[in-house]
Parts: sequence; structure tokens; C-alpha cells
Amino acid sequence: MGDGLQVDSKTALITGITGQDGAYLAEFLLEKGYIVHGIKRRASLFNTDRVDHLYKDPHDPDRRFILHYGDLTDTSNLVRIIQQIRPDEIYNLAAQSHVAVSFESPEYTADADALGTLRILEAIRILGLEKQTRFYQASTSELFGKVQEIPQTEKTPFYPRSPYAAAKLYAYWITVNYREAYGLYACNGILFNHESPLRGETFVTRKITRALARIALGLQDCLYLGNLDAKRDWGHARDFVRMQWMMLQQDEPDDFVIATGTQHSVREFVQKAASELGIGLAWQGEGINETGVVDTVDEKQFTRLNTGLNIRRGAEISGQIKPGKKVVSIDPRYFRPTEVETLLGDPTKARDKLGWEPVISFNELVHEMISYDIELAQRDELCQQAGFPILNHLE
Ligand code: NDP
Ligand code: GDR
Repeated sequence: MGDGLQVDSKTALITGITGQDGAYLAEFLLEKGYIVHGIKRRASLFNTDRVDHLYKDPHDPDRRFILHYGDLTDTSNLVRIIQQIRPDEIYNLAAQSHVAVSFESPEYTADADALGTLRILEAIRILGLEKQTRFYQASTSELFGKVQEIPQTEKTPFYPRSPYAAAKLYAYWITVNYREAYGLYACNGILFNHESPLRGETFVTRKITRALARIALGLQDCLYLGNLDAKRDWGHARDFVRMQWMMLQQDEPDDFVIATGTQHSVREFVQKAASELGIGLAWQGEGINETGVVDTVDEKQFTRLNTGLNIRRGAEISGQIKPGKKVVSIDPRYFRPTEVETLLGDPTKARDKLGWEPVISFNELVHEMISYDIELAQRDELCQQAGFPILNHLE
């Protein structure tokens, strides 16, 4: 099936619909004509910001976007939801997805990310939906961990380096096993890092764009980071969710590496994001163990942002960052007990078998994220000027 075709009222269930990928995928499937069900967790505050624009009144007879309370750690709840919906496709995106946090909460991460996957596969089997329901598992380049070859393909051996990656390794193999043992249509998308303005604020790319935008407006002093030399293959989430859907439209299920085939270091990401804001950075040193790494330079900055947004008070803004001010520092608490130093994917199989290619470039990705975060920072600035308190999370 070609990428442009409309699908007539298929039903999809997305776990993790309130996350970055869940939001983009839900939008994508609704545009294709799907009825989209999603599982959201009960929280003490609203946690549906990313999908609120898709929300429809439950009394609307035409609504095609339906949320259910649920959790990947609760088998009975998963069985009940899947029994009720009997979906054509399940996209298992829910996970404790933060690698550093997985060292803090390894058991919970295993429960949600590894056993959660098993629970869904078992639900499909117990309910006799093996022939009806196709299953997508959000696998990850973190499986490659301490990389055994560069670039990584579907055949590269795995070497997980975190409780998160170890849990995802189980989820990967149990997906393969249920495909082989019970004939399920089940696929692993081995996705490399993908980002967007909807990326969680504690992942490094969003942390950088958000912090630099706030620093440019004088709302924050400094950006604290860990390993600047880690390298990642960063794509755009919008490109990657398209591929998740494409994988479930094939005649036979299969596993695919999804990546851009290009790589940048965290340091380069900082540099690019800063240049979008017109901030020139002078690095004081190399290596991950120094503290106090970056200066800003360049007086000509800030009259107009490269983002195309007119900064209405250029002169005031330029006053926020003096040449020589340190805007990026290393904080060792962001180092991980075991680090994944370098990831670079080879998406040849996805291109050859599915005709998939990413269309959004690294530069466009950074540009979009900076534009978005500048708008948010400007909103905060207005609140601050009006005397309202603003949140100042730096994590
Ligand atoms: P996010 O962290 O943005 O979203 C995770 C989602 O899972 C959220 O909706 C979260 O709910 C939900 N969730 C977490 N724990 C549970 C649970 N126990 N039960 C039910 N729901 C839960 O992740 P992304 O959207 O970035 O990633 C989607 C998937 O793809 C994840 O599985 C991730 O591990 C994987 N992945 C991501 C990559 C990336 O670069 N983004 C690359 C490769 C794989 P809540 O909103 O309530 O927290
Ligand atoms: P990652 O993403 O671990 O690759 O997992 P993250 O953005 O957290 O880290 C990328 C690299 O940046 C380094 N780094 C920092 N990371 C964070 N979060 N905060 C910092 O301050 C910081 N400083 C340096 C990290 O050490 C790392 O090397 C993401 C998640 O989306 C996973 O769910 C997914 O499976 C993988 O991508 C592919």
C-alpha cells in the first residue's frame, strides 16, 4: 500500500498516546481515516497536552479519537481494552523511555517496557486475535549499546548498556518469538533517536533548545549537560511515525532499522541550536570531564533570530548575554553509569523494501525546535513581566 492512500476506518490502538510519538502517530492515523484508540495513564494532573487538539467530546457520535485509562503494568486492564476494541493494529509505544531514569527505576522499567510488551502479545493470543491484530513494537537503537559495528543494521549484534535497553531487548525478542511461535503479524521498528518540538524536556535535544531559548531571553542563566561527546543519529519524529505505520502495511511482518544515516555529537547539537539563536559559542576545551566549557561571543547577535521570528526587543535581548558569559556547563550528575557513546543507523532495508526515506533534515529539525521553544520562552517572559511566577525546571 502506498504512503498516500486513505484507509477506510481501520481501528488502531496506541499505547503511549500521550507521548511524543503517540501524538504524531495519532494525528497521522486520523488523517488516514483510522478510528484511533489510545491508552493514557491516570495522573493527578492533566497529562494529555500533546493530544488535546485531537480531543472530541465523548457525546460526539462521529468521534474517531477515544482515550482509555490503562497501564502497561496491569494485565487485566490491557485484556479488557483490547477485547473491547478488537483493533486491526496495535502500536506499543508506551514505555519508561528515559535511559538515565532507568538506572534509578530498573525494576519498574523492566515491568513496563519488557513485561508490558509480553502482556499485550499475550492479550492478542488469549483473545484469539492472532489473525486480526497486527502488532508494532517500539524497539530502539539502544539495543546496540556498546556498538559492535558502524553503521548499525538489522544484523548488528545487540549489547544493551542500561536497564532500559535490557528491558527493550526482552521486548524485541518476545515480539520475534510470538511472530514465530503463534504466527502473529508482529514487527520491531528499531528506531534511532527522533526528536521534535513535542520531545520530552529532559531528553538532551529538547533540554538544549528549551534552555538556550530561555537563556537568550534572560529567563535562565546556564545549561547544565553531561557527556557532550556522545554521538547520535537524530531524525524527526514525524518521519519516523510514518514508517511505523508503513511497517504494518506489508504482506509479511519484518523488523527494520529506522534512522537517517547521519550523526552528530551533543556538542554539535548545542552549536547548531545556539547558531539558530544567533549565539556564537567559543568552546573552552574538549572532553567530558571539564567543568565550565562554553563562552558566548559575538555582539551582532539577537537583532533578528535565524528562526524567522522577529525578536521585538533585540537590543534588550542582546543585553542578556554578555560576551564571555558562560552559558553551558558540565554537571557530572548527567553522566550515566554506562554510556552509549555512538549510534549511527543504516536504513537501507527500510528504503529498499518499504520505500521509506526521512524528509526532514537535521538543520530543519533544530530550526523547528528552536522556533517552538522561543515562542514558549516569550510566553513565559510575558508572564514574568506581568508578575506571575514561572516554572524553572532545569533537569
Ligand atoms: P515518551 O516518553 O514521549 O512517551 C512514552 C509514553 O508512554 C507516554 O505516553 C507515557 O505516558 C507512556 N507510559 C509510560 N509508562 C507507561 C505505563 N506503565 N503504562 C502506560 N503508558 C505508559 O516516548 P517517545 O514517544 O519518545 O517514544 C515512544 C516509544 O518509542 C517508547 O517506547 C520509546 O522507548 C521508544 N523509542 C523512542 C525513541 C525516540 O528517540 N523518541 C527511539 C527509539 C525507541 P505519560 O505521558 O503518562 O508519561
Ligand atoms: P538517549 O537520549 O539516551 O539516546 O535515549 P537522551 O537525549 O536522553 O541522551 C542522548 C545522549 O546525550 C547525552 N547527554 C545528556 N542526555 C540527557 N538526557 N541530559 C543531559 O543533560 C545530557 N548531557 C549529555 C546522553 O548521555 C546520551 O549519550 C533516547 C530515548 O528516547 C530512548 O527512549 C530511545 O530508545 C533512544 O533515544 C533511541
